[in-house]
Amino acid sequence: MENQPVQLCQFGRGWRVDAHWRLPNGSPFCLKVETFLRMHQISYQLIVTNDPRKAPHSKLPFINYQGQTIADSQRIIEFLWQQFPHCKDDWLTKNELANTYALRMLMERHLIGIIAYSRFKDPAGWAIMRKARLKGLPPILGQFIVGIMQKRIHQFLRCQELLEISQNDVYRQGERDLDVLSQQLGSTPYFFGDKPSLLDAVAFGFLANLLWDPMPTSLKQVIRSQRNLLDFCERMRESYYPNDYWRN
Ligand SMILES: N[C@@H](CCC(=O)N[C@@H](CS)C(=O)NCC(=O)O)C(=O)O
Repeated sequence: MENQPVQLCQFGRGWRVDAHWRLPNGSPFCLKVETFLRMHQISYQLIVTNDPRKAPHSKLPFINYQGQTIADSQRIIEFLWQQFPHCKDDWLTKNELANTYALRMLMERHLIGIIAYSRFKDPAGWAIMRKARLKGLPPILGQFIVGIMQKRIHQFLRCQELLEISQNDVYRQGERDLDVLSQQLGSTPYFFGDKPSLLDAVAFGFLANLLWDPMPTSLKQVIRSQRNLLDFCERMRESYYPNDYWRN
């Protein structure tokens, strides 16, 4: 029991990673947790489930470890900190820990809305997302399930006040988030210098999704033009996923 790997239950690579999804996971939260596990060399086993309705909070990821099931990426990380204390960011200053919290909130509470918009509301993104989501589902039932999914995400977007403004304004909000991240990253390899921390795993989950998913948004160009963000994504990809990406 003691040496059992952590079971990480999340979306599979396969259904989203085709020629147009050049990243290991189309969910920023799943990619965050998997990157954290790899960053700290915690042994894990991937359990693929493409149906979040079966997850404890109807969302992915969740983990099973030593008879316990933990949902929500941040609760998972905090649980793993207890199990593997060497993974804690206790080398960060109080100020850096406060910045970690603030920037994590920026991504997990705000930037996530922009990503959801690009996939479920922007007509160009929705055409791609719809096709990806329908893959493997029976035709009529599939359209029904995907329609419900889109409605649910639109409710979330309404709560984020993203449905009342123009598409340009939505992406402008995303650009502002990216600008903050670029300023904070500065010219160091990771957010807090030469050593990666939780914030790097979170940022990679979000930035890699914006940069390497197939949605044709202006935000890709913004990341490419903020050279430090692009270099960061490539550095993280080379360090933690040298063999899990589709390449051109
Ligand atoms: N607070 C959760 C959010 C997880 C989340 O929103 N997961 C999304 C994927 S990015 C999900 O499973 N959504 C349900 C769906 O796609 O039907 C966490 O940090 O893990």
